[in-house]
Order: sequence, then C-alpha cells, then structure tokens
Amino acid sequence: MPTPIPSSVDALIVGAGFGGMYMLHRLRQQGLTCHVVEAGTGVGGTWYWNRYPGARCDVESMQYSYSFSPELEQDWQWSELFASQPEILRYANHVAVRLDLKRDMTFETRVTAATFDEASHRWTVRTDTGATVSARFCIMATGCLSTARQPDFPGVDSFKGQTYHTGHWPHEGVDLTGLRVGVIGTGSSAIQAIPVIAQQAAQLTVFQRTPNFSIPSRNAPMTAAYEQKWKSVYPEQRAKARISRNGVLTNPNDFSALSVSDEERTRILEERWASGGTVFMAAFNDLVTNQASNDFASEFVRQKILGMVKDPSTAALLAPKGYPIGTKRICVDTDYFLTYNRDNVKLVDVSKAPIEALTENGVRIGDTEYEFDAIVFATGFDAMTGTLTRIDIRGRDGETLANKWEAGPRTYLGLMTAGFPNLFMITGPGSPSVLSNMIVSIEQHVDWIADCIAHLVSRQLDSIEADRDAENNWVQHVNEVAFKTLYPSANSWYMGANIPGKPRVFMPYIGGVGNYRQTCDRIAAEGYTGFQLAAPAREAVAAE
Ligand code: NA7
Repeated sequence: MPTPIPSSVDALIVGAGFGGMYMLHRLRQQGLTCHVVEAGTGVGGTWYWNRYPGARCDVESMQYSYSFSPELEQDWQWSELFASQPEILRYANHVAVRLDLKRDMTFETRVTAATFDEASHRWTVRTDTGATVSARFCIMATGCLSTARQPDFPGVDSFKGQTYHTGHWPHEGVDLTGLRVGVIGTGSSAIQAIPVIAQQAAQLTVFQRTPNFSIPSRNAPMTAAYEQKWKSVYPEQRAKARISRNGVLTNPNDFSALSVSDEERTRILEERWASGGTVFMAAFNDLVTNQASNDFASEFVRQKILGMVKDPSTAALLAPKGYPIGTKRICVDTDYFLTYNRDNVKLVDVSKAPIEALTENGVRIGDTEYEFDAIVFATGFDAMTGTLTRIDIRGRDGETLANKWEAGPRTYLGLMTAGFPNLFMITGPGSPSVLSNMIVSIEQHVDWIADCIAHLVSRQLDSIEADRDAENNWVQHVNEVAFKTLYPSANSWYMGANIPGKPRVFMPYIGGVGNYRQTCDRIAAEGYTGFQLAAPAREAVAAE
C-alpha cells in the first residue's frame, strides 16, 4: 500500500531520481512540508528503470555521485571505475535510507495533471491513483530520458516471443540463454547491452540504422589507492567540476587539433583512446566546433573500428559516417565492436531497407523474415520534453505546457517557463542537462531552486514566474550557441530527430556548465532578473 499523499504541501516533487531525492532533502532542511510522487516502486529514476544487461554509467563513479555531503562521499565505496546500474541503484537506496527520504515519498503513483490556480497561486496536482494535492511549489524532477520510445512497427503485437524495451527491463531480470535474440537500435543502451546479450544468446542479430561512435571505457575494479587519491582531494575536485565545461573533469587540452603536427595529433588521440571513456572528446578544444578538427577524430575512431572488426563488410557498416563524432551522444563500451567477431552475432543494416513489420515469428524486411524468440527494443526515449508534455500541465489562462512547447521547448534557464508560476524543472530543456554530468547539474539546479524558494519565503513573496522577454532571449541564446557548434548537423535526440513529428530544436544548453552556473548565480544575486516575483497581494513586481 503506497504511503498516502498529503492533501496540501508547500512543495510537491515529481520523481524520486537523484533530482527528486536531493530536492526533498534541501526543502525539508528549510522547514518546508514536501512530498515526492514517483511512478516506480523505489528511488533511483533512470537507474531504477534502465536495468538492461550491461547498463552502466559512462561518467566515472568517483565523479558520478552526490557532492553535497562530505560524509556521504567519504563513506560510500564504489567497486568499479564505472559503476554498474545495480551498484548505482544501491547507492540511491543508501542515500534514501541515510537521509530518511522514503517517509515523504509515495511510489507506484504517476502524476497525470497539474493545474495552476491564479487566485490562490497554488498548484493542484492529480495522480493516476485519484489523489489530489494542493502545492505552492511544483518541482518536476522527471528526468531527461524517462519516457521510453516504444516502436510502432506494424504487427508489433503479433510477435509470439517476448519483447523488451531497454528502458523498461523486467526487475526480475531476463534469461536469454540459448535463445535467438534480435536487438533493434545501436545507441548507448544497445552498445552496452549487446556484448552481454551475445554471451547468453544462441544467436544475436542486431538491426542497425545509424552506426555510433563509441570509445572503450577501460572499466576496471576500483583500487584503494585510486579511491583514496580522489577522496583526499574531493572538495577541490568537486569545485573544479562545478565550473568545468561538462561537469566532468576530463583533463582537457586547451588547443586546437589543427595547431599540432599530424604525429602529435595522432599521439594525443592514441593517448585518449588508451585511457578510455568520454575524455576522448577533450583531446582538443575544438572537436565539436571545427569540422576539420572533428574530421581527424572521427577518422581516427573509424580506423580503430575497422581494425577491431574482422569481417570487412560488417566493419564498414559499423564505421560511422555522415555526422561528426560527438554530435550524436558519444557512446562508451566494453568490447562492443569485438562482439561482432563472434560466430553467433550478425549485423543487419536497416538504413536503406527499414524494418517493415514485426510478424508472429520475428522481424520482416522486404521478403526476408528474421526469426526470434525474443526482441529487444533499444530504441531510446522521447528525450527532454516527452515526460513533461505528457503530463497535463496547465498554467495561467489554462494554457497547457504541451501547447506552449508545440514548436519546441521554451524556458528561461531551463528552470522555469513563462505562464507557469512556481513550477520548476530540474535539468529542464535549455539547461546543460544531458550534455553534462547529470549529478553536477542536478545539484546545481536543486540548490538554485531551494535558494530561490528561501528568497521568496524570507520576503513573504508567494510566487515567481519567468518573464516572457527573458525567456525569449534565453531561447534565442540557447539556439545561437548551439548553431556555433557542429551539433545541429546530426540527426540526434538532442535535436528531437528520433521522434517523428517532433520539432527540430537543439534542446540542451551547450554554453558550458561553469558559464551556465555563473549566469544562474548572477541572476539570483541580482534579485532574480528576468523573473516576476509576486507578493501575496498578487501584485507582480519586476525583479531588478
Ligand atoms: P538512442 O541513443 O536514442 O538510440 C536508439 C537507437 O534505436 C538508435 O540507434 C536508433 O537509430 C534506433 N532506432 C530507433 N527506431 C528505430 C527503427 N525503427 N529501426 C531501427 N533502429 C531504430 O537511445 P539509447 O537508449 O541507446 O540511449 C539514450 C541515452 O540514454 C544515451 O544517449 C545516454 O545518455 C543514456 P537512429 O540513430 O535513430 O538511426
């Protein structure tokens, strides 16, 4: 029986991932009454849902963890350089117990609607269990990649075997031993899952529409020396990460790939390839802004792939072409390309001849039917906006968020959207979010929101709302910064390109975690420039 939801709170938080958990902790410390509503049966968000084989974080464990508690970061011990999903979920549960969070959380309950009442300046939030809660502040900690994209192939229900989506993997696990398995998709999830599934399945067939660049993780067990090295300098390292470009310490080289000789460039790329992970993209300072520089890195990785895969035609299919490295999310893997050297693994190119239907036996492309016992959809998410626009959120004058964002998300700082007072988003579109270490960005947003609410409470103001002009300027800025880079040239989920009909807008903010934080801090220090703060008399005062 889920914990009952109070009928009235100061703050209602949607989602019990890392964002929702820390938000609850912060607001409780400020003496607010708060409650978290979560669709899953437990905490962890992304790490609760994405339980597919091989699921793992591609930011180093020592950096992908909360920094707000020195005791917590000293106490917790990670077993590998890159933590697996089960270990991250254990960590989330450890934090929940340590901070006694679950007593203010209701699980197995999905928020379906939130309506702003202009007279009371409060939100009425409804759930799929029929509960209604009145909240002064509504905080969407709903995650950026939380609405799975279920494929709509004709005949999808006729398949007699089992289908699984990587983002909704059964909690009891799946034994694929001895089965004929099809995997559709070759994004990050598939690239992590395929090497593990290949070891279980009798036969594995991968359907690839777009090959991805992937860098070996070089994951390894954590050593006591490495852990201690980090823990002894945590405050300094965390501080550096907060003002870094992506919220991750990558030891970036601050020079162009074009500024060094061919030999030196290759040496640097080899060094990054050998150390592994996304730090590869920090080999030079212009890999995502300069096509010529990017070409070198793209070709370097292509050659590595061609060198790893024995069958030349499979190797050629796996080598990404037609978009710059890094502009679709760079993947990090363990033995992904080598897996195609196994006798039981086959790659099918669906870039020109797409999957037409699922049949009762498997997958049909033209006259060919591929027979399977199980099919894994590694087809991704309706990223960044999908979860928010599926909730019936209504602001001033009954305007819905889905309607407001029809042509693409519009936010001020990725934190609020005009017309929706007191509704905050944690890592919303228009903030660095998915281009950063998510926990660094989550902590920054939670701290900003908590401080903002404290500001309102201490001045007896009862609402804050993004100004339309400020929002327009921010949307324009987000767009301008994106178009100074190579990112918009790829058909990525950053651009909404993976969802038919979704507007092509570059959704995350690429101006850098450190710069972005400074902007947010400056705006707060100036008394929330670009926001309207309203007193209980409902008289809006423009923040100066
Ligand atoms: P992604 O990165 O969106 O990958 C989805 C994959 O599914 C991608 O390769 C798609 O090809 C493929 N796809 C989608 N629909 C089809 C159809 N109809 N036919 C064939 N292939 C298809 O999702 P992930 O879950 O892997 O990763 C999401 C993020 O989670 C990841 O970046 C990390 O941040 C964590 P496409 O590229 O569209 O041609």
